[in-house]
Amino acid sequence: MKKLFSLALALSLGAALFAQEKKDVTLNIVPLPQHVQIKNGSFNINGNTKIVFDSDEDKKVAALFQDFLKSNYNLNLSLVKSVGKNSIYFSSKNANPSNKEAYELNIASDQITVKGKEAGLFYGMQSLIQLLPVDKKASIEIQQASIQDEPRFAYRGLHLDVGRHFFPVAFVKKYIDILASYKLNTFHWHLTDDQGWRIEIKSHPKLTQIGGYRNQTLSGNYKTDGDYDNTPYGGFYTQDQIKEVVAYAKSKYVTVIPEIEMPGHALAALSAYPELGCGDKPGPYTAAQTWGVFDDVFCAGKEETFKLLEDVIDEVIPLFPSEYIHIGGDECPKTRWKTCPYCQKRIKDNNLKDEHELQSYFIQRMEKYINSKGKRIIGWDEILEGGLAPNATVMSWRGDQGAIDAANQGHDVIITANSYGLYFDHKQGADQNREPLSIGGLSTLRKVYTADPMPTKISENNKKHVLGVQANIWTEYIGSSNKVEFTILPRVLALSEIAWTKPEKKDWKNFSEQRAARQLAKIDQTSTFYRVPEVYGIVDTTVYASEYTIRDLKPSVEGAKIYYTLDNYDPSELDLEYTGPVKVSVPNSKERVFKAVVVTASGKRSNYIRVNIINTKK
Ligand code: TNX
Repeated sequence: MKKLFSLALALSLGAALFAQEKKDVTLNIVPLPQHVQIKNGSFNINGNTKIVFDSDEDKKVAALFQDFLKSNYNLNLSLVKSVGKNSIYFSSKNANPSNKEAYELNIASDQITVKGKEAGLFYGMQSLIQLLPVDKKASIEIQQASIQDEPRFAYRGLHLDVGRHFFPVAFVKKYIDILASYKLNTFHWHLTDDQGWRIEIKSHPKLTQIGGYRNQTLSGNYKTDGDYDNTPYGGFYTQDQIKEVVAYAKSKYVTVIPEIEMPGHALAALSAYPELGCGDKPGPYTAAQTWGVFDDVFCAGKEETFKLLEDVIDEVIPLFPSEYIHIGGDECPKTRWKTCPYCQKRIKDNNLKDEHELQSYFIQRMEKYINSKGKRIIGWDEILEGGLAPNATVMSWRGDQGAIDAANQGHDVIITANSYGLYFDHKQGADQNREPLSIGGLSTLRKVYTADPMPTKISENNKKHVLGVQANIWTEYIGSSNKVEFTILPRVLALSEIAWTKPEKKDWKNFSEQRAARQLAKIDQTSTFYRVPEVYGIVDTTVYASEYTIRDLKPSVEGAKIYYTLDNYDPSELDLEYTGPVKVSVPNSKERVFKAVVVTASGKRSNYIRVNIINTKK
């Protein structure tokens, strides 16, 4: 009897556990919140639900939610000030006073409350948006739950290079929307490079009139193709457009950090003002038409160089409320400086050891100027060479060493290196034949997700100097906004999670197969492009067997279908649908290739994954 009783108990416990497991334990929010308690029941949003707010600031966020429901679910809810039943209440009252990005989201049977200050309230709303159903025609049932959330890192950034290719204001705003929807808070706008100067500077109009354009552009791959398109290319943002973007970003709680490159990556500027190159007869220069690193850089000996750059900074500062101005500092060859009488005189007059110290002089002098205007600088990790500017923040891109050195010297650091998969211009899959043209390298969704951007060699008490993490989108090989979207999605989802969520909470399977898959199903319904991740459950591999069963495949996008071939042709929706285990039988001394793809509701296809099955029996 006792035995029977304990068996029954075990069974019911098992059932309870099973039921719990079946529940949507993570609520499909990306990035994963720090604390989630799931409750029984749900809240139903219907035509009578009211959206409630307290302060005017709260109203802005409440109105964004109202707009979202209207444009996505065709539901027009009213915005009111008095709390009651059947309401969604946005409030900064009693919000976490210590962290403006923290929020609480409580979903009860008769009310949803979103509590947070400014960005925090906005992030609570973003989480709520993510909980809305994929099916836009279904009734809106939201699982009861309570969430307390705040970010791991204060700096969560995404960069965009508009120098190599130019992207219009409307797209830049869309880009900011994508960032903000995953709780990223910084847009690093790389505004100048060898191939184009993209920000209007009224005191030096030639920077954009001449430097904003190049005569032609390399087509194809820099290393293997090397032909040119014979077509002028260019564009720039007026200061009014810059203001418009900065104001838009502010409304989404995103800070815009402008980057003005110096002393290298300056060919476009030199094409406009050749007198700022090295030597007595500098130039002529043209904005670069191909990619890479160029020897012609700003002359560090001539006072006119600093005069122009200070004038530029004077116009840049009022446009950007950001605490930081990024001044580049990367990839500056010293070739010209070595033979330039002005640079050599500067070295001598200032008792500098060599051209590396001259680079340091350059950056430190600009830092001093920028500090005097109440702003701080960020530079790429080359600014460590020859002595770091005293108040500079380092953006570490060449592995960990820069980050370790800077943090251990007490400087703030932002991690962007591709050792963490943060070069989003790199390929998303290992096989170049299945990927669009890119710069090369590898940064898969999984690589981004599994990295922890906290270099272990930074001493414990200096870890606080790691402000956060950023992915860079260099656009040498990205000439269209569709391709930018493909480049950042879905990797931005992984970036957001490493930037926001505590590393011990990360779970690749839950992220990839459930939460990201849900968010991608939503993106699939929009006009935004994204890369469909490959099918989950198999990887490219070879097995030796006469019979092999492919099982447990999962689509990478919720609701998408999996199709396969067994004849080594590339599979598509015209082939067999995978609905359960597929037994592959291989005759003696033969090989069969199983290839599977994911095809989404909108018709987007993933790359295939293949399993070669070889029967070696004679
Ligand atoms: C290095 S990252 C660069 C860029 C290139 C990029 C290509 C950095 C500071 N400089 O100029 O676009 O590699 O991946």
